Amino acid sequence: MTTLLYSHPACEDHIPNIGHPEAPVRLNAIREALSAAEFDALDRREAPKASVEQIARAHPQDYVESILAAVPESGERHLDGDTVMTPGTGDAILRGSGAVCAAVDAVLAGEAKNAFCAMRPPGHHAEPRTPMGFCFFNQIAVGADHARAAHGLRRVAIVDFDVHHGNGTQAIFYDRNDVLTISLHGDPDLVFPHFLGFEDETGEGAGEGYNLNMVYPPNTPYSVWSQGLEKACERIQSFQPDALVVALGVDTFEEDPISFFKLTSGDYLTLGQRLARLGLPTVFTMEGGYDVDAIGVNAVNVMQGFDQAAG
Ligand code: 7XA
Ligand code: ZN
Repeated sequence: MTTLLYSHPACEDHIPNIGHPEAPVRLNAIREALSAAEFDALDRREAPKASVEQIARAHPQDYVESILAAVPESGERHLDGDTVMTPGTGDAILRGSGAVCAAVDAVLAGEAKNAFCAMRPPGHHAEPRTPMGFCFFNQIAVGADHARAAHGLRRVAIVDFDVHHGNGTQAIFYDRNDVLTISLHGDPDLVFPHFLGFEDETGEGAGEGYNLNMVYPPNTPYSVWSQGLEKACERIQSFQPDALVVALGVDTFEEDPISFFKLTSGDYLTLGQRLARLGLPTVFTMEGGYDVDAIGVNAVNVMQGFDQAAG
């Protein structure tokens, strides 16, 4: 497999309360899946810390500073019922954004066709000024804005496959036409983040037509979900982006304990193959996925599928 892999042990030091589904074991499971002999030759890189300036392209600087200042020296700090900081959170979220920036640098330099940021906590719910849904900084948005600002790319596409709507990413780019945002997710009447992510949310101002939401009911199988994937790929092609950032949630898996879609492990291979056929420099970030017995194989299958089809 030729995927570049970015990760860092600091991601395991963000340790929400016992019983929290977004736990370090998720990342251990991905590492475990990647420890198989067939992945020995993988280019593994340590995720650097992002600078405040890099993160402040996607969030107001005072928000970035207030989040970092809120990291507790001991114990836990609950920013809401779901979103919990512990002493290791600051390092983990700086490296989460740093991983995506470094991955963007690498794929744009032609070091690989794709890179996978095996990091936690996730980021796609973090709005410009609001942490939520386990997320503090929106590293997907930080990466897309890094591609624009540091590399001068004209257009970047973001596609979010998590079962939960990428509300933060949508909010950050809602009035922009240089970053296309697409999210396939569960019905917002039924699943978090409630009442955000309906199909009539299409962007505003210059961004009108540059946000695409596709909403599916409980028990959606790949045969139906993949119709949305096709529509997403067609929209990405018509947008003619210079790069693609993928918010990869595998909580679409049939056995996921907090979700309700019905994708199988084999479907993730097919997803990766389809994305590779877009022929774009591609960076994957890790979003949700809570079946620890399957998160590793599911995430790795996307990368293997991508590599198979990218050739
Ligand atoms: O993609 N987002 C997640 O996987 C987190 C969902 C958070 C659900 C919290 C419900 N109280
Ligand atoms: Zn999710």
